[in-house]
This record gives sequence, structure tokens and C-alpha cells, in this order.
Amino acid sequence: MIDFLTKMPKAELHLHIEGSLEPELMFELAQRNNLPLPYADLEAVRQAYQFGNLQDFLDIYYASAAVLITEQDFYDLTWAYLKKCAEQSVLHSEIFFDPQTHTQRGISFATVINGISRALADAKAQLGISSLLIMCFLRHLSAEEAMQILVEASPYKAQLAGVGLDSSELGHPPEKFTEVFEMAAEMGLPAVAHAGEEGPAEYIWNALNLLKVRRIDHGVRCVEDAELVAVLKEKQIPLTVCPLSNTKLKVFQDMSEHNILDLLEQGVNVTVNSDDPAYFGGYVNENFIALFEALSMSRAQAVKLAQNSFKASFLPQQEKQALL
Ligand code: ES4
Ligand code: ZN
Repeated sequence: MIDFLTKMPKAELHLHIEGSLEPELMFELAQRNNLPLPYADLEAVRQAYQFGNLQDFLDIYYASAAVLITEQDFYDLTWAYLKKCAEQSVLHSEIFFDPQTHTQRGISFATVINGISRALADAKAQLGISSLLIMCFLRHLSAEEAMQILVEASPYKAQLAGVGLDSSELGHPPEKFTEVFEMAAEMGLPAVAHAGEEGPAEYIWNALNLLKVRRIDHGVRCVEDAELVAVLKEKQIPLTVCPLSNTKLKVFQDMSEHNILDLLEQGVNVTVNSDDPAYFGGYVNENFIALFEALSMSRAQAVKLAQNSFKASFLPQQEKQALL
């Protein structure tokens, strides 16, 4: 079964490129850029990666992203992730990046997007992996700052497949960003948003109705509202679920409690994704394997989850069909 899951063709739709920064590369970049790190060695890093909730993780994640300085750093980060995709039979990936994490500390938008985009082009040419880029707004910052980064991104619009919303969910509901998402829609950018990870079902409703998102990232708290589950099912709104992320951040105390397979059996369009693989204990295949080990996921369920990942992607219909 593990061999089957590893070789099964799949797409990944919920991956923060900054969250794929492995400790080894973090040390290498810190040295290359002459920057201090709060960790003596890899063991100290492992010790630090124990999170009680989303915010515990985000504090460490933003601090680590500070080792990314040059265009080459962003290239190396992205290339390392895409090589993993090749090993894991990920044929297509839709990659989130958080430009504000970098522009806030003086790195230019161009440095970030040019480094990432060059790696995506090389992966297409050398590994045969297709990818799309989704720019996320940091919801703990203001709507004005989100609008500013959208304006800054507009010359690069052709390189973006959409916009997203991430970071600290509680206290930063979707409606804070209604105008920003209206502007993105006017620019022709489809939207996704993190909702219902730590936040309530109401945040999922508002992401759908106010931000007009095409997919919900996480969304696992939808089960608290039966009417919402019915709408997600009826409209086949994809949920990009991240099982290992959810257990590491204590959304579920144990993988045996995870609701992804229940949602799948109810006909909701759920997918399996890694979120921040360098922090949560694995890439997409480790997420599939965890579902097999804790929830006895069947082969048929795994295949359905993989089909959903292609179906839920932003690829044009023809390219989707070719991968299915
Ligand atoms: C994130 Cl797991 C998660 N949730 C919200 N925002 C994020 N950014 C990176 N990982
Ligand atoms: Zn995420």
C-alpha cells in the first residue's frame, strides 16, 4: 500500500513554499547570508518544532523565513520542493507564497517572485512538473497592507494563478478583506482562502459568500454546520485538507480523530496536501501514509482523493484531463 501511495499520480494544492524550508537549507542559507539562527544544531530545531496551536507555529515559521535574502535563495527553496514533488509522483503543484513576509523586512517583490518563478520554469523543463503560483495575503496585517501588495503584484499578474489568505485565523475573519478580494477579482485572479482551520464554520461561509473563493484551504471545521457541509457537497467546493498539519497544530489531537475520510464518504470534494512539510513531519505522501496507518484509508479512497486533487486544480480543463 505504501508503494502504491508513493507512486500514485497526484496534485498538491495547499503548499506554502516558505513552509518547505528544511532545517538543513535553513542552516545553509543563514551561513551564506551571515545571519544568526536561534538554533545550535538540527536537534535544537527538532526540539523547537513542537506546537500547541497555529500561532506557536507561525512565530517560528516567520522567524525562519528571515534567512531568505537573495533571488537564488528563493530559487533554491523552490527547487528543493519541486525535486520532492518528482520523488513523490506529484505531477502538478499550486504553490502559495507570502510576499509580505519578505517585503516587510526589505526584500523586494521582484527578488521573491523571480527566484520562485525561475525554479518553476526549470521544474517544468527538467522534471516535467507543472505548477501555478498563488499569492497569499497575511490576514494578521491590515486590509490596506494587503491592497498595497496587490498593487505591487500587478505588474507580475501573468505569473499568478490566484490569490489566497493565510496566517493567524482567529480574530481576522474573511470579511476584513472583502474589498481586497473584490479588487483581485477585477484583476481576473481567482481566489482561495484558509478558513475553518482554527476558525468557526462562519468563516467558511464568509470566505465563500464575501470573498467568492473557489476553494477552501483546510475547512475541516465545516462539520460543525450541517447546512454548510450540504452546500460544499452540492457545489463541489474543494477543501484542501492537510492532515499532518492538523495534528501538529492540535486541530485534531490524534490522526485517528481526523474527519477527512468521513467528508470524502459524504461526497465532499476533499484533497490531501502537506501545508508546511518541513515543519509538520512530511510531504504529501507522508500525509497519505498517515491516513492509511491511522484511519485504514482504502486504495479506492486514496485514488478518489488523488482524482479530486486534479479536479480541484486551477489547470485549464484540457490540461486537467490529460493528467486524470
Ligand atoms: C499556515 Cl497551517 C497555516 N495556517 C495558516 N497560515 C499559514 N501559513 C503557513 N502555514
Ligand atoms: Zn496553509
